[in-house]
Amino acid sequence: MSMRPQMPVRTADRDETLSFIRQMGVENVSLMLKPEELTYDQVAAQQERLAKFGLTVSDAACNELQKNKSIHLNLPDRDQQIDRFNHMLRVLGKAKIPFTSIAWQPNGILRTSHQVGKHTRGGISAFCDQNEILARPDAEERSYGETEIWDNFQYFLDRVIPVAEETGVRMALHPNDPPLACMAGIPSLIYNSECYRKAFAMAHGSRALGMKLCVGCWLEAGDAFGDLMKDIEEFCGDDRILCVHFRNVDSPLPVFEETLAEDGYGDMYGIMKQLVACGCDAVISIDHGFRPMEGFGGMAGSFAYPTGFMKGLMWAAERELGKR
Ligand SMILES: [Mn+2]
Repeated sequence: MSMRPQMPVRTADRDETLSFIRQMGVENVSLMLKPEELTYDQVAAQQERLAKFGLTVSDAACNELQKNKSIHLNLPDRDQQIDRFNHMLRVLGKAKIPFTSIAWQPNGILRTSHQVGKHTRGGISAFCDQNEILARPDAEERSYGETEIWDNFQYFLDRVIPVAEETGVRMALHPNDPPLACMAGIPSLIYNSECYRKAFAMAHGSRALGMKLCVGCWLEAGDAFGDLMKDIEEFCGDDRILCVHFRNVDSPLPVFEETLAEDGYGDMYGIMKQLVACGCDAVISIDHGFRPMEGFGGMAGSFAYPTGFMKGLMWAAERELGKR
């Protein structure tokens, strides 16, 4: 099976957006749910609506549970939040949605500016300056220790893996973005491929824990993240890659600008060929696009060109490797 191009959708997306996505030849969508939408009836209704447009929900997530400060930092309501997470797994399991997303970054993706860049031709892209991020004060009332963060992750795994196993819903863990070891007083969980190996070992052999292989994050950290080609082979062989984020940047840290695939320093065709050669069957998406222009096309509009370019590279790689 080949990789499946995917785009994100929200329940509020209009019919025209869904038709537009399908017309791009994309069949898989990642359903972004609000907390109040986490019921089986609402999820099933969304699946039914999307199916009318020829779209399949490949995965679904709720941002509030995907990046949950109480779980990550062991705040007083952590157990209630884990219960909510498990409830989500049960809802998605009943709807036969194969995976959800997690990212151990309580304060989300950190960037230092959004502006026109060297490679954006007037578009607004995201920029990151490591020195500016590392100079930020603690985001919380105190700083945290690395062991604490990993202990919190283990606590979470111990309580959700049995439910994930029972419901058949896997979890795709995204790296911390940018992949720096500690930001604003909070150590990162995943900032290189060794962290992934540690995380998988903590799942005690369960396949419930998988990864979002964010090419963008690997490229942001350069060699400090790991050997991307070898990591693709290893994690693909270990059946861990549930989703690939196909994104490029103009250079590794300390400063980078998010670019179109063809404009960055990463060899995106080489990376695509490696994914195809290793038999990766994950969903694949561009992950970030330029900021949508006011009143023009929305997120699907800004994702359309890079998604098409990605599909073109996939088509060519499959042809070249005799898989198409
Ligand atoms: Mn990503």
